[in-house]
Amino acid sequence: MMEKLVTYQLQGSIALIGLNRASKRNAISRVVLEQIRVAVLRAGEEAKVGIIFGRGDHFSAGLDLAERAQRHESGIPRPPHVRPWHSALEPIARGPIPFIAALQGAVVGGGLELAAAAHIRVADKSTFFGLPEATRGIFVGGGGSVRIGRLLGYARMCDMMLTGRLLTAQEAERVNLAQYVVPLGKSLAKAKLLAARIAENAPLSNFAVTNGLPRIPDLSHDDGLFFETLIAAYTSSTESNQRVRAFLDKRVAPLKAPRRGKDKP
Ligand code: 1HE
Repeated sequence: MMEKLVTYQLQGSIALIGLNRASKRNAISRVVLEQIRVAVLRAGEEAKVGIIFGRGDHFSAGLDLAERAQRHESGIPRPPHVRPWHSALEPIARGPIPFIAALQGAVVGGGLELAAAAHIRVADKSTFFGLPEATRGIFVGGGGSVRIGRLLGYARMCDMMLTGRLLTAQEAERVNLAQYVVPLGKSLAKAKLLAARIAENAPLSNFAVTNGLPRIPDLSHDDGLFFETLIAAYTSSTESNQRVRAFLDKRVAPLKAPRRGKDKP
């Protein structure tokens, strides 16, 4: 039987996917990747929102370097090795439901690539972010060149990769790597609050935000506007009308201006 290196739990409409390899700082081996992939697909079938978190003091130390060394040293010629990463992470980024990554400690290398596949990242004060690939003589391979570059911009990603610079949670928030920074040990609790809030949205709107919005920058201005028109029509359902009607009939509370420093959903 496969070791449970990734746990899966369904809490109401929220799927909790936990990296369960704290003794190796949640380093991501082939088996871990496969278990992430299976858990993510299952979440897409039965949950409205998914949360990915790491057990222990670190979210993830990235690629399993021991396995990488072993594979390399075995001398058997291998086809391109990053496909399993793409197969596991792409269904997070562009699957049917939104994902939140709840972070603490190291979020480095492939760990950061995993976090970047999620739609929202919540960091606690212990979280630090890094891309030490170049110091290990390798390159990103979990979609990081596509996703992290978009979050940060080339200049910052280039700096992190060339110099090995590590970012604190606060620095990461400033450069779009994290959307929330919470007190120590609170990232999972915060992710659950956010997930509960997101689960109340119309599923079609969530899908449009997670799958339509990120594709639009790949289009020309004109095609983007056309694509937006199609998505807007797609989300305009009976459910959307019921939600609009509920507001007009005062069956739901109006929006309230946020209080400074309070970002509670
Ligand atoms: C590992 C890994 C790993 C720890 N693969 N085994 N990633 C890195 O370059 C980060 C490497 N890791 C670290 O810098 C540190 O381990 C941490 C900062 C994450 C945590 O430090 P610490 O002091 O809590 O733990 P530790 O003592 O360094 O490690 C504990 C154990 O985890 C130890 O094994 P042990 O058998 O000696 O107990 C470590 O060997 C093991 N461990 N990290 C395998 N990454 C798709 S391409 C992506 C490319 C990348 O991800 S490159 C970045 C790789």
